[in-house]
This record gives sequence, C-alpha cells and structure tokens, in this order.
Amino acid sequence: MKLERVEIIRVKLPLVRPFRTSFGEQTLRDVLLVNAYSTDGQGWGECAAQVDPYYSEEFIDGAQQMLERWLIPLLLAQRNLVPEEIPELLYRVKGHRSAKAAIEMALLDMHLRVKGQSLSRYLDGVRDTVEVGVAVGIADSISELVDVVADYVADGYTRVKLKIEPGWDVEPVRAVRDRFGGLQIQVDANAAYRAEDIGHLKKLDEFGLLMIEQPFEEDDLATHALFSQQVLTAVCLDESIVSARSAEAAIDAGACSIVNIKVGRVGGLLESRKIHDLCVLRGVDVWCGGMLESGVGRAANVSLASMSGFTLPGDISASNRYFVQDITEPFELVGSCLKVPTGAGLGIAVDQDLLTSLGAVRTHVSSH
Ligand code: NPG
Repeated sequence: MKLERVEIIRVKLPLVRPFRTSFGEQTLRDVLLVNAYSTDGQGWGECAAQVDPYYSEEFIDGAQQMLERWLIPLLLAQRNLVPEEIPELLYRVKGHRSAKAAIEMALLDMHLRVKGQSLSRYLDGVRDTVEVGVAVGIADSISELVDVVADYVADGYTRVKLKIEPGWDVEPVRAVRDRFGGLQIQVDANAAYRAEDIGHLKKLDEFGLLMIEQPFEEDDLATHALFSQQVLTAVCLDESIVSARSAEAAIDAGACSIVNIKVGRVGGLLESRKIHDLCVLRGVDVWCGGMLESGVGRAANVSLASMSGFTLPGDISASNRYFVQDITEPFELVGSCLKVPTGAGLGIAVDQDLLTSLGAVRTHVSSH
C-alpha cells in the first residue's frame, strides 16, 4: 500500500473519576488519534502518551510534533508500505515509542481491514474474551479507597491494582485485603521507591498479592534484582521494559518474574508481540497494561491480550470505568471479562459526529 494522507485528531475526554498516581493526577484523557488513508483503505491508531512527561519522557503535544514532522513524512515517502517493515523504517528516529506505536497501529488496522482479518487473528490470539482488572488511584483516605474498590467489585471486577507511593502502601493494602478476602490484588508504585525502602516493601508479602509492579526507577535493574531475591511476592516491570531487548536484559538480570506490556511504551503492536513471544519462551507471565486509552487503543489492548502468553488480567477496564461516553462503541464487562473484537483490523468504528461535537481538532499531513 501507499500511504496518501494522515489526519491527526485531538479530543479531550473527561474521566468519570480523577486518577491519582505517584506521578500526578489525571482528570481527563487528552486523546490523540491517527486516521490514516492509503491507496487501499483507512485505519485508526491511538497514541498512549500523556499530557505531562511524568510517566515517561514522552508527552502528547511532543508526540504530535514527532508524528507531523518526522514519522508520518517518513512513511508518506515509501512507495510500498508493508506493515511488518514499519519498525525498521522508523528505527532511525530515536525513542518516541508511543508516537511510533500510534502510526503503526493505524497502518496495521488499515492493512487488516483490507485483508478482512481481525487484529486478534493476525496476532494468533487464542481467546474470545480476556480477563480484565481495574486500576485504583491513590485516594484521600483509606475509607474512601475501600469504598471505591467496593464499587468496582460490585461491577464485577475480580482483580484490582492499587497505586502505592511512600506513605500510602502497607495500611491501604491491608484495609482492602481485610475487607475483600478473595479479591486478587496487586500494587503499582510507578518507580516511587528507592533501594533503602526494600525492608519496608517486604511488609507487603503478608497480603498475598499477585505482584508488586515497578517499585524502583526504570533504569535500575540492579535494585529490582536485589528486591526480587528478598521478597516472596512476584516482581513485575513496566516502565523498565521498552523493547524486547530490554525485556531480555531484565529477565537475565533476575529483575522480574512478570512483564507488563504496553503497546505505547514499547513502540507498537509488533514489538509487543516480540516481547510476548520472548516471555513465553522464557516462562515469564505477561499481562497487558493500560494508559487510559479511548476505545481505539482499548481495542488494540484487548486484541493483544488474547494472545496465549497473557496469563494475568490486564489493566483494560470497561469503557464506563473511564468515560461517560467513549468515541467508539463501548467495551462492556461480561463477568470479569471483555470481548475480543472480531471485526477486521481493530474491529471498532469511531463516532466521527461525536468527535466533532466534542470539539475535536484535526491536523492534516500529506506529502503535498
Ligand atoms: O486502566 O488504563 C488504565 C489505567 C491503568 O494504572 C494504569 N495505568 O502506571 O500503569 C500505569 C497507569 C498509567 C496511567 C500510566 C496513565 C500512565 C498514564
């Protein structure tokens, strides 16, 4: 196929409930969609970058610049674009993985729509539904946290991820464990701790957690490895894993026994597949992370999570956990699962009228 033009669409979706982590509070999702047109068809992608560069060095306005000035022009210049060759073509640009992931997603969606194949089928997915969980932000008080968790349990979620940070860890986790004996609980620190906190973090062992996610800084495999040796709970890495190569280094270093895969963080669906395959080979469990995506990114996440190695529930909640109204048909909880889209490509339709009524801003990029 020959890429002809790309529309970048920005729209703000307020979150139904503010989401607080150790790196800040989000009250809305600033969505960046990529709508790509080729000689063959059309496809959608979503960029996972956030407004501020606090989760990773990327930020959404920077990702848009990157797409407009470098990534899209590079792909527009190709005579014959083959989706599997996109990572290689974009390799010359350093980093900016979530911007790369967005355009790759749109071109894969386009390619698969033309072929009439679902993304799940393309990735050799083995499930029609995927088990999902819900991430719960840092609350103002422990009783408020327990109430929020109770609401999600009532909705059908059987696994929750509690955000932790120094000063908000053992006691909130204890309260949730005491109230919900059978609930699957995991915690996520977003790199908020340092090596001297190892002794304190080991106290989390008493709660039978599924995992402790990214306690230390992203480039600190050594402390994660040391912690892994001392703690009974499984250690999972998120921010540290930016490619199949870094996943391999982390596994070799003994820094984790579980890997979180996020399409945006690792630069796309094709790199996500590589990490999945590596982890299956190495006997490491994987699960799919989330970045408060709209229905477009969520469709990609659900399809990815249908692959065989995704053995743990993903941070891919139903649309109503995030938004009053999503820009695609909503993903709904069936028990504690979401259905994997079966339509061609991402298998979703974007509500263009809704985008317009929400004041979407569109930027066109083409070769002329
Ligand atoms: O359900 O999409 C979701 C949110 C899951 O906690 C979640 N994401 O650190 O993993 C994370 C966190 C996050 C949210 C990271 C927003 C970056 C931005």
